[in-house]
Amino acid sequence: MKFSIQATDSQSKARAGEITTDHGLIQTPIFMPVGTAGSVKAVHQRELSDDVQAQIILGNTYHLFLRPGLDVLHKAGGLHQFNSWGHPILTDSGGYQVYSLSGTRKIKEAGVTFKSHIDGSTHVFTPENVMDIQRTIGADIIMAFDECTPYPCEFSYARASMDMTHRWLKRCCERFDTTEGLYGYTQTLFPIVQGSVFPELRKQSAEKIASFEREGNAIGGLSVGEPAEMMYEMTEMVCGILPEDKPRYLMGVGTPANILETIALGIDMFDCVMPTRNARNGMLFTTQGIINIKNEKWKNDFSPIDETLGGYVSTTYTKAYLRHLVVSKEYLAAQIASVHNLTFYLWLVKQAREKILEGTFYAWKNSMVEQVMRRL
Ligand code: PRF
Repeated sequence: MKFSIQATDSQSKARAGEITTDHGLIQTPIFMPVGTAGSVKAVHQRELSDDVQAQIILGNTYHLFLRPGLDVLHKAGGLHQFNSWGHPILTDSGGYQVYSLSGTRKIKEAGVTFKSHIDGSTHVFTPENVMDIQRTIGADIIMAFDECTPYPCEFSYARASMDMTHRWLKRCCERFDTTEGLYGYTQTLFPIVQGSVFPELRKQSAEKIASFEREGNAIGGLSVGEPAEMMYEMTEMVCGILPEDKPRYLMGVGTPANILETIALGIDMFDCVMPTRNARNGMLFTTQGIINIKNEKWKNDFSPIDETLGGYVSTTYTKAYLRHLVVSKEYLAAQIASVHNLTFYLWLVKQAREKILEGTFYAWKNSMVEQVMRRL
């Protein structure tokens, strides 16, 4: 993996860069659609690449390990072969899903014992086997095994958890560095900063993570219910410590406003279920603001979903038609809404990139935050 920076904004910490992987180029800042179980819900791969213009998608170790399982993924030749997505993939380590999805779990120094949300079977994730599992899945970028602390969280718990995440990182690196990819291309490991919302812990964690000198770094443990201002404060502080010349990934973030504000703080990569999950509930993000398409207000609105955005789905189908599909519980509703919302998210980060290259990012960002967060 290679990372180069084309431009940095003079009025903020925003940068426009390029990540090169063996599965192709990623232009940053970038949003990664979430493809939990090897599919971005309701969106097929040709739409993802051609309509949405996604450059990289995310998969989850936790889900893929439980189903279809490593045997199938290995026989398929890895996830890219299995799901026919030829572009880059990043997998999250399970260090978050294990806490949010599995009912019963026991966290120990050795690893985490958890029960499958599918059939209740018991499994163990350790820093070592999570590296092995992600080798078998075969994503281009893989994540270290961490613990994402909840919010709020006691200082003493956050500190102990962070220290364990750091020890786990050492074990992840040792396993990762003594193994090889199974499918003939290179994989890259990103470590994850934790430390909850405590400045002192965030500082310690960022310094520790930076000292591992990996090719990219992630920030976890944020966007878990804390006020946005707190998330920005932590992000700003951590970005000030993580190396400038490596990509920074803010995990699980966020709203369009969150993304724009943290691009300004120096973040390069994002993922979030919001555009796809909210699409399935009838919430649309547009260049003019946020729409609840179920609202009576759109019943006779025969204007395209979002003309400014471009893209086939957003300019072809009308609000009235999409509302009808949603009200009628048609499968196509989820498909159109998901493609639209992802098209918007990818448009937003592409615009940000262009504005950074042009030198007009800061003022654009401030007006855009207002515009896209309006409720229509
Ligand atoms: N750790 C991991 N994945 C994550 C997070 C984290 O802290 C978050 C937090 N927003 C989202 N996804 N491994």
